[in-house]
Amino acid sequence: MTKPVLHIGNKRLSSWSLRPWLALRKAGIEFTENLIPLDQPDTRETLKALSPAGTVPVLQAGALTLWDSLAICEWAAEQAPSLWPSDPSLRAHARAVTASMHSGFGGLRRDLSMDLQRSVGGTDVSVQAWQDIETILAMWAACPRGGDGFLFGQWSIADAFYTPVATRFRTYAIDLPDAAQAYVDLLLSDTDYRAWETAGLAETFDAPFH
Ligand SMILES: N[C@@H](CCC(=O)N[C@@H](CS)C(=O)NCC(=O)O)C(=O)O
Repeated sequence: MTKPVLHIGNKRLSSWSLRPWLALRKAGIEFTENLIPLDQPDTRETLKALSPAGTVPVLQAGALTLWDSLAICEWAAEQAPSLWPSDPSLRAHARAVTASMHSGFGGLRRDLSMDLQRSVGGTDVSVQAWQDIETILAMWAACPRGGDGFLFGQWSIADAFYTPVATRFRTYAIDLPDAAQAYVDLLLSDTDYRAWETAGLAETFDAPFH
């Protein structure tokens, strides 16, 4: 059978692409990766040819085309249920934490965008971004942790969604409580994340709008 193809944006910049890429790796699903450089003259045309959304990530698996990072993670979890906690209440909690990232935190996204090649100490953080950071820290603190130290013990899709946040906290030198910093360090030392980061640091694409 042909392997699914995951179309992604620049590893340096595309926080949305990082999430399903991690989930597919953690699920042990073999896939082919196709990187579409963002902000190029033909980017929009290329993305629109792939899906109606015109965004990355996009997963193509046989006749199926999925253009949303959470939908792709859910597709992976159908095959690898361990991507979510096994306990129904914890699974519901993990979905709430994940959905909060998927649909919210606009201040953080806008003002502290992911850029693996930047290191910006002492940034003036906007009020909206600070409010998002406080909310994220409160959500993390309310997760059970334990086990391997991930939000729900074992690595889950919730951790995929907060790995790009961890990179932002490092890039913008956000001062964090010890437990939150330990979680950030855990996410950023993950072997799969490190493979993504190594590639992102080596990229030389010009992406003026990101
Ligand atoms: N809801 C989508 C959002 C994806 C998204 O906004 N992707 C950005 C890049 S990280 C994009 O493709 N933008 C189009 C462009 O830059 O041309 C998802 O979860 O996958």
